[in-house]
Amino acid sequence: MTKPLMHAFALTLLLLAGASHAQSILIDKAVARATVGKMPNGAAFLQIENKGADDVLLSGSSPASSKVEIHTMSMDGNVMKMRALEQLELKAGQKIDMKPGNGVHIMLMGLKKPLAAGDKFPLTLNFRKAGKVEISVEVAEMGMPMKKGDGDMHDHDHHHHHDH
Ligand SMILES: [Cu+2]
Repeated sequence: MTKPLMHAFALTLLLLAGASHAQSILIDKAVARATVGKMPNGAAFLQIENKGADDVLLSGSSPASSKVEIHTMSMDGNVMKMRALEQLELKAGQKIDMKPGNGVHIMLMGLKKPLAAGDKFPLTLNFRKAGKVEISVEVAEMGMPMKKGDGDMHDHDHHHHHDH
């Protein structure tokens, strides 16, 4: 997708977002971590608030990557483990605040190109009841530790924990 098209799309999303006050799922503060070098995967973090009845996040998709997965992260002793969730439950009134370094995040598997700070890309989330919700995710530098290895560790983790 060329840059001008990308911008036009982002604008459309903003207009749609403004007109969606009746929507039961509110998504805010969607941000993806800028990637460095040839990292194959990216991570995005969102605030999701369910203003409607119990719902379930089933899947996601984005033109930015070949696949979108819902991931969870936990400590097993001293080892950080990630795994893909089949779905993510959102009870009525529940708010999920995804934060780097803990718990749930949205994983962009197989990035088409590196995520550069300042860029935006569309992300579609598919909920059982609310249906498809399209948002625009902003890419930002997110305090990625500068020491070499951390980004790699994340990637390795993903390669090794995809046998669910
Ligand atoms: Cu992940």
